[in-house]
Amino acid sequence: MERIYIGMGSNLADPAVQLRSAVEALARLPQTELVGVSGFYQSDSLLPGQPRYTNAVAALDSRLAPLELLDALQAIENGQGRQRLERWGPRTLDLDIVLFGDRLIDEPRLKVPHYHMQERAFVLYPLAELAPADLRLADGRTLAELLAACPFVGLERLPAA
Ligand code: ROI
Repeated sequence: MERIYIGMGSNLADPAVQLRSAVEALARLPQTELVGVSGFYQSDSLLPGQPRYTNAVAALDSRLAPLELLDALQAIENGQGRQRLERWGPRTLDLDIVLFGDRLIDEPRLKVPHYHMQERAFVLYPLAELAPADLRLADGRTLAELLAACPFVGLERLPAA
């Protein structure tokens, strides 16, 4: 069993509904237990001209291998109507493996820890609701250190629905 953190994001077709439905799909994954879900956070897109995003993080315990989990996540994205029209385009659902135990994964389809998570408030703050502050990334930095370097700016935590 490994503890896995999944970053979730949506900026189309009622994002909060998309995230709740993704959580239900994660809870149904084989050989996997849904351990927790953070609150939902809204923020502007990092790319101009897109609708605002809603983001959250889910914690899983799973026996799936990383690429098996990636396939399952992509099936959930596609099942919720994700269309891959442009690389950084708006999306109904984005599911990213942020951390997979303490593994470093560098494969063409999958890089873990997720690139850029260190500087993205919409990943770090929801992650901090679920993970211990002394959680250490492969580069030796703790979650607490990353949070200290990443101000809570432009994030809005939504009231629980
Ligand atoms: N911006 C926010 N706020 N949240 C995201 O999940 C997100 N994802 C992306 C880009 C377009 C980079 N911007 C984002 O892929």
